[in-house]
Amino acid sequence: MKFDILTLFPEMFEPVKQSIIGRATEKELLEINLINIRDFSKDKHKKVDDTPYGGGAGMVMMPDVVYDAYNSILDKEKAKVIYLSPQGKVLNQKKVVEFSKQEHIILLCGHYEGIDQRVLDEIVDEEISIGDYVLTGGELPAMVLIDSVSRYVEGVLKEDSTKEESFTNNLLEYPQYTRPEVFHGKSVPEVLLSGHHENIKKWREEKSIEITEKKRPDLLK
Ligand code: 4HQ
Repeated sequence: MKFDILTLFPEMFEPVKQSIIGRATEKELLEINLINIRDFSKDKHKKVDDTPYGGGAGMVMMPDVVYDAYNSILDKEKAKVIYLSPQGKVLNQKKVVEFSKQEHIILLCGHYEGIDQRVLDEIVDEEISIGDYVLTGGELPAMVLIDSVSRYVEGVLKEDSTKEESFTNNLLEYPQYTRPEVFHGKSVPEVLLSGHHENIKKWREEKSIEITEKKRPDLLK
């Protein structure tokens, strides 16, 4: 699966070069390309933004620069273009699974007060938000989307945990324990040491329901 990221801050994407996503990129299960929008400025000062028509605070990213950056992407005909914005539909696990079926995703990251509406109308297929709060740019949301979607790409996870986890069944996960058997006087629940797989499964299901009722009753709806 291929991600092309249009951003003014390509250096912000170091985190997706680490750990599971970094390894998947090395194994060529994922391809993550960074396109610096500033490289497409026509201005000798590399200007990419200007003051908003009608006045107001901040700066707006210019449509021609954003368009030329987008247009530099080859084989974009089948790609889905996603603009990260608080005006979008809020990302959830259902959307994550849906995006993971795409072969090619282009992520457009705005900074400052956003991007000229005319280029958004022309190139964006879908607007996505990662939650109802305001960030300084779309870069962190783009990384959240890449991380959550990549887990569903075949081979990215060593052991595929996506079938059993939270949100697949609208339940939160049961508690986990590892060695030592006693920590600060607290023992690991007896059933987990029993080796009785049927009982362990039942205990974990009960715990999942109990925790969901207590912490996120809205999920049970
Ligand atoms: N921003 N979910 C403003 C966000 C955001 C979010 C990104 C701030 C876009 C122009 N994006 N820029 N929440 O707050 O996706």
